[in-house]
Amino acid sequence: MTIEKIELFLCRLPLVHFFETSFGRSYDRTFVLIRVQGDGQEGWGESVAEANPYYSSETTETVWHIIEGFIAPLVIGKTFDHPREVDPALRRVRGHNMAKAGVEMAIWDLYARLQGQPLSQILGGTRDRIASGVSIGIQDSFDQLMEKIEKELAAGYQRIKIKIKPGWDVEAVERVRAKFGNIPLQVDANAAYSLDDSDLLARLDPFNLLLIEQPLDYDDVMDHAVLQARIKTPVCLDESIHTVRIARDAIEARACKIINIKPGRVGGHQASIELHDLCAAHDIPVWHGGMLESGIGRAHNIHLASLPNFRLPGDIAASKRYFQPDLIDPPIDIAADGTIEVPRGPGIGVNIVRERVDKVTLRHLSL
Ligand code: OSB
Ligand code: MG
Repeated sequence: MTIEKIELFLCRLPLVHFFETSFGRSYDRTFVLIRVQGDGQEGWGESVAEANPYYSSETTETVWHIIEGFIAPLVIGKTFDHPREVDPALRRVRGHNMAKAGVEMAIWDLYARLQGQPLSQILGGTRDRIASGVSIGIQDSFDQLMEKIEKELAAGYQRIKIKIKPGWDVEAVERVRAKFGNIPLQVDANAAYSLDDSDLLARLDPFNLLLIEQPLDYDDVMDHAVLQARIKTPVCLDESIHTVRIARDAIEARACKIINIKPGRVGGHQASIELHDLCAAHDIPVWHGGMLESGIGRAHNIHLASLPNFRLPGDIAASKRYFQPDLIDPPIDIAADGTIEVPRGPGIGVNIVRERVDKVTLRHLSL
């Protein structure tokens, strides 16, 4: 296929409920959508960079700048036999994985549509439904947290993840266990702690958590290895795993027992497949993270999460937890058993409502 055109859409959608992590509270989600065109077909991607550089160093504005100035010229007018060739073609650009992923994933969608096959099949997926969990942000009170958990369990979600930060950690977990018993539960610190907090984090050991996600700094692997030796809860890395190579080092160093895959963080579907395969070879389970994506990014995630080593429920939930309405129709929904069907149509297999995209677009660029 030959890539003829790339379009960028800077979009903003209000969140149904604010989302608070250890780095702050957001009320809306700003993101860049990418539309590619080639061989008479289109493909869509979503870059997961946020308006601010708090989760990662990338922002919607750096994504725009890097795609417009550096990625688009490496792609437009180029012919690819298979979308796996896109990632190596972008190698000259160091970092900026979220910018790369937005374009790369759009090209995977384009290719799958041209083949008339669901993206999951092209990626090597092996299941037709994925297990769904929820990520619940820090709330104003423990009562509010309990209410949210109760609601999500009633909706059927297979696992609960709560965000933690200093002052909202051991007591929160203790209260959840006291009220809900031994539900599948994990915590995400978004790098809010240091090795000096080892004793505090060890106090989570008795609560039988599935994992603790990214307790220490985003660029840190070695301290996680030290921490993992001190605590029983399995450490899962999110922010730290920018590349397949860092994952290899982290596994070697025993810095984690589980890895969270977000294609935006590692540069797209090809890097995600390589990371998935590396983990499978080392018997490290993976699960699919989320970045408060619209239905377009979420659809990509569902297809990727259909690969076999995604062994734990992902942060891939129904559209209505985030956006009402979503940019796709019908929205993504979960079944009573807490699973989501992998779309069966060509490409990402969801219906993008163009009028809604246009309505929430703050800026548009055609390249
Ligand atoms: O650390 O997993 C994270 C959202 C934005 C940035 C980082 C993270 C998250 C989530 C939400 O936890 C996951 C989701 O439901 O999309
Ligand atoms: Mg995380």
